[in-house]
Amino acid sequence: MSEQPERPLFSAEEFFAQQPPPPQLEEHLEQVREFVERNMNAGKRVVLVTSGGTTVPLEQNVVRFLDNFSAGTRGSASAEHFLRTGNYAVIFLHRQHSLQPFSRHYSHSTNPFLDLLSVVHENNKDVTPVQPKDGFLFPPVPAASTSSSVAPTDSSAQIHISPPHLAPMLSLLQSYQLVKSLGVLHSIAFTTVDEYLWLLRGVSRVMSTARDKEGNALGRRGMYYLAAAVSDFFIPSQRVSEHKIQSGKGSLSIEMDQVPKVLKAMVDEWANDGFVVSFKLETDIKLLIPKALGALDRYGHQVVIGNTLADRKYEVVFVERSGETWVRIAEEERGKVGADGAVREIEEDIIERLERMHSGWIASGKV
Ligand code: PAZ
Repeated sequence: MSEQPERPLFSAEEFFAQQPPPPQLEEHLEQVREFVERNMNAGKRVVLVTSGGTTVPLEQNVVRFLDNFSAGTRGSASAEHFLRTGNYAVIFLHRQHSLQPFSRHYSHSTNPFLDLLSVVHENNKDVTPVQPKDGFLFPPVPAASTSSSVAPTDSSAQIHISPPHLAPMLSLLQSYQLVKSLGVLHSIAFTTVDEYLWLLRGVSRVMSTARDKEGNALGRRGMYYLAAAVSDFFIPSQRVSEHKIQSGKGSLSIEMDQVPKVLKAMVDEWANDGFVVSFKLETDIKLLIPKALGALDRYGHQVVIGNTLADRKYEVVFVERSGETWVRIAEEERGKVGADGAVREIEEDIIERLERMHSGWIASGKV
């Protein structure tokens, strides 16, 4: 794809004036307001974590789309570490079906959940594979039901978790249940870049206008942690074909416009006094710091965290006006399981550092 700088650039206002909002935007924002105000009353800071990649559909009845690289690893791990601090309530704005806090540990590809379980019968405690029955290799899965009249197919069977997985799963489940009972995690899904931008603006505005019981704003206690991989280009809705683009006419040319740089609007208008953290992904490490400094200069926010595609799980650089700080997991520690049974994750170090920086930001705003 080649960039075409001669096309006029969309401002953020023009973008929102022309691109339709996602359905249920208002309901989402109402729920966010309730979440933010309840957590402010409980004395929490609130962080918006964005995660995963956005799509650009090529058709309105979408068969094909362009996608941005991101599995949601950074965002989901970070959301979990923010929650673990006990100081933050997290709004998790993520790409639909990408990794999520807690359940991410049992992704179908890295830790297939069903492989950790076995069926045990109470009578003999033997692990018993289901026998082929009535000509079927295995019976159909019964629908989940709340009715007590539906009997389980085998009432004496229990599901057991294989011993090495039991302790970590129990501990994770307890953390997850605690998070649910405290009501400190609120998730919202997006798919397209349009949905992402509408939700980003809406949630940021709600965070900056929410008030606690005493009428105080979230202000500096809000953080915006923008780890999503957002498309730089989009196709304005008027130019998106209604139906599937037909082949047979040879090659396909797609003309895309540049997505407005909303970070400026976010810092100046939407996020009030919040602490804004953006991410910069490059494949060429030489570009990382100059690009991050350029972003700080242009948008005026607090910190850019730079990472490269190849090493993003092991090293990042915090770029601030005062200088750069690399955060790394040493080579010998990579992939190692610690005393607590968990693999060392760079997000733990990122969040620890950010929490301290955020405290400094809050303190510096006090008169
Ligand atoms: O989700 P993931 O862990 O696979 O990737 C995370 C990331 C590289 C998308 C994120 O750290 C990042 O840099 N986000 C911003 C990307 C950008 O420059 O637009």
